[in-house]
Amino acid sequence: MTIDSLKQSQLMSKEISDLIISHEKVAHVQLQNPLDHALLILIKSGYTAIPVLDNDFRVRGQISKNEILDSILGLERLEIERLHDITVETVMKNKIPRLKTDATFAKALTTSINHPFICIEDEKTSFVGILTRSSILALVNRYFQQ
Ligand code: 2BA
Repeated sequence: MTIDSLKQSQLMSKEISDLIISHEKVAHVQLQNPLDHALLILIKSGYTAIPVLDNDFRVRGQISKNEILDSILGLERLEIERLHDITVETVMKNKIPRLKTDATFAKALTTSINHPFICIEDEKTSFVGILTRSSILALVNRYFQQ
């Protein structure tokens, strides 16, 4: 095995734990929040999409500005007055990527191709934080610059 291929296999088998953005720093909403609250959090945080958690701090999905606006799109206008009557749960995306804290970097890299962020759970499926595409790319970049 060459030094390059050894370094590559070390990178790919590395655990992702060092790259996780901890849950305290992650903007999120809860299932029963109304859409006006979710939109406020999305606009204030500046993110396009954020995780949705339940009361037990488990990840149940993610919600984006686009899903919110699409849900209040009437025939001729955005029906803003409906924002308070619809809950996050009814419009969020349920099928989202998730990984455990001990997942390998290789798995995270593959998952990040189609997803800007990945939710990370512990062994009891509680929410730990997120892994962003930018932190994954930053590590790949460091590897190629070395
Ligand atoms: P987006 O919101 O679409 O953001 C795309 C990229 O734009 C981010 O990539 C980041 O580089 C930059 N960006 C956007 N808003 C920012 C802000 N308020 N402060 C700093 N940089 C910002 P990534 O960092 O790779 O994040 C990928 C996706 O992960 C984001 O997509 C967002 O959906 C989610 N995300 C990242 N950090 C988050 C956090 N602290 N809380 C909730 N969601 C987060």
